[in-house]
Amino acid sequence: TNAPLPPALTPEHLISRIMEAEPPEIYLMKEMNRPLTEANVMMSLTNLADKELVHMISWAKKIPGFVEFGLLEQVHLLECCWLEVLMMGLMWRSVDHPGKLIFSPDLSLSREEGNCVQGFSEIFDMLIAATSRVRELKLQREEYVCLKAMILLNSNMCLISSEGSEEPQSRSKLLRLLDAVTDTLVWAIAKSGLPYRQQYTRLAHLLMLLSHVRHVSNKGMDHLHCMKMKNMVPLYDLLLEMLDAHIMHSSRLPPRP
Ligand code: AOE
Repeated sequence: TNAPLPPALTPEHLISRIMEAEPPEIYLMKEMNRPLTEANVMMSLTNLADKELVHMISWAKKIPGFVEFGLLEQVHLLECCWLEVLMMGLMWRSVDHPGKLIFSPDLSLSREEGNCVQGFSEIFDMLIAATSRVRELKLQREEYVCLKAMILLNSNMCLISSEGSEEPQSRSKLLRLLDAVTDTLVWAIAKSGLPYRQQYTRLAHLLMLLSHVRHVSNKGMDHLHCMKMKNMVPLYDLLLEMLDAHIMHSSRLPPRP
């Protein structure tokens, strides 16, 4: 485990690869002045997520080492984290707009506007609170891209058991990659020139942010599942299938006490 990293996994190299992998800004180009009805808002959001997911797949494939996993493993990682990754991006875009969520440059919703969708306001408030935390931490772009890569690589970690039937090399590859991204995050934090003690408390704060992101994502997933039941979300068949896969994986976990 202490063997020197291949040059491709040094922080300097990894950060440039991860930065280059960033997806583009997505515009909705929706007709203006549409009333913010539940159906309109959900349709716009689904449309947006749909476009973002296509870019997310390209993003993941540009994370060094990702394409070297088996296809099933790749699919599973994305299935587990797609909403967390979307939410992290949303928080990043919204960081300079307190009280608002910038879904896209042409679709931002204030807290009050969030009331138009049933069950939305709870998740909205959690997203706004998490975004305030990001603002408070003055998250830097390099730290942000590392955290997103960590979400992807860590999403599986407690779902695939270490003694499980999945190939053990795949898991050790994943762990090595995650360690390399951790080194990159540590390197990014060190660039701030903070005293050492504050560097590792910052690392802790950034990683603790991810537990909130996972929490909000689980809430959002429940919400989406409800909306699907009500036939509110015009999901494409494939996406619907993928969403079901997500719920299937979560229900594989032992029931909560
Ligand atoms: C957050 C960030 C963002 O950029 C867009 C959206 C749009 C919708 C929002 C969500 C969000 C925040 C939480 C909300 C949610 C609507 C209700 C919820 C407000 O409370 C998300 C719209 C999602 C549309 C469903 C698409 C189904 C995709 C299934 C994907 C899948 O399982 N796989 C395997 C695909 C992985 C590809 C990368």
